[in-house]
Amino acid sequence: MPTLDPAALLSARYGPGPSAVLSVPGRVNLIGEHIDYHLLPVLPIAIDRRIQIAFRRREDRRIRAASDVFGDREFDWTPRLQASPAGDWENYLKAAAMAVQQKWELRAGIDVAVVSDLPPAAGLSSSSALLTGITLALLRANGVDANFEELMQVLPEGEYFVGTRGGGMDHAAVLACRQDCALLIHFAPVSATPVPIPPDLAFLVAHSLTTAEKSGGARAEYNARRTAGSSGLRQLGFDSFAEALAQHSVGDLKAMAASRLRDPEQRCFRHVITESGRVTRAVEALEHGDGMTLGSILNASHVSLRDDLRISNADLDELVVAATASGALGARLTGAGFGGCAVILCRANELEKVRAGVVERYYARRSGFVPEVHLLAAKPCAGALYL
Ligand code: NG1
Repeated sequence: MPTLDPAALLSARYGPGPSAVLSVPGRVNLIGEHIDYHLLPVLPIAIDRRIQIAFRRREDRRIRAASDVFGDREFDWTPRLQASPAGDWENYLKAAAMAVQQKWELRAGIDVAVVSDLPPAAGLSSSSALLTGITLALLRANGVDANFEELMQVLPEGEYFVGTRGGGMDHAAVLACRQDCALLIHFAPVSATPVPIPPDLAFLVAHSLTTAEKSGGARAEYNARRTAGSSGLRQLGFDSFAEALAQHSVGDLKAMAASRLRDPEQRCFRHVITESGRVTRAVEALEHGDGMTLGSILNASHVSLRDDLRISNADLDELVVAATASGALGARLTGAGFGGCAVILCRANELEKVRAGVVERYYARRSGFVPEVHLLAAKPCAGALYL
């Protein structure tokens, strides 16, 4: 999909002059869904769709931002910024400004132009890519070369400004993924380990054509899953999921939950502990080049997200069925859920067959399908720090 040149947009809006450009990819989570905010490891890939940002330092504290799609915004970078109306992209600019302020004392604002070929509200992390990109632009314009650990201290919390109580997976992935690898991310303490993807495996990201607008309606549902998991954990007397899993087998924890928790705590707790085990087994499957096992782990994750966490919908379920019926090794909803995308695993030499099957079984019955937006080959690519 052709996109504008961000430097050209910057000059067109704010006049000619030197600029720097940075690029932040989207991400697809392979496995480890709704567990990052419980500080359990997850395994995403960065994908070859990105937000590109051209920026230039200003001598005052104004932040001016132009977007080819969302319109232009500007405000003064004051210590306490008021949120804009929910859903306005200015909140991501303000979230970045607030995030930076938590750790660094910077003086200079920026002019910035943003272009993107990353579909929004699709579970591909366009919002975190935007937050991360603006944060990097503010830092770099002020001469700060922050490392991964420093950025991870401020970015996930920065996102709270936009109203989501999310975890750090998206920021870690869009920063630190490596070419042709998934990224095993730990949160306590934060670390990122590349896990090579065997060359005979490939991924598709398929949009269900139902939208997960996380800064809008699905937010309360998302936050409720987090609260139910944490509350189940507390009722069983643990301080963290890592502690629970270190002391007991998944089977024992399931039995404890069955006898001592009610729903939704019981279901959400069960999803978290079983999903954590699936992340470990998925890493082993990748290390052994075992696509069949990885596929069955993805399928099991979808069942857990559908039945225990209850964040799927009828379209995502049908999409997953269409993928497996088309020869995929496995498939699951990916991201926050309540719409958005599924990630589909297949043999690299069967990618086109699976793609055609999904079009026939799923998209042919629906309107609004745009192949280059809704059905992407997700080639694992490098994050913003390694591009
Ligand atoms: P997406 O799919 O980008 O909305 C959200 C959270 C992640 C994680 C997933 C579910 C944010 C920024 N992202 O991702 O941290 O919790 O849901 O696994 O809150």
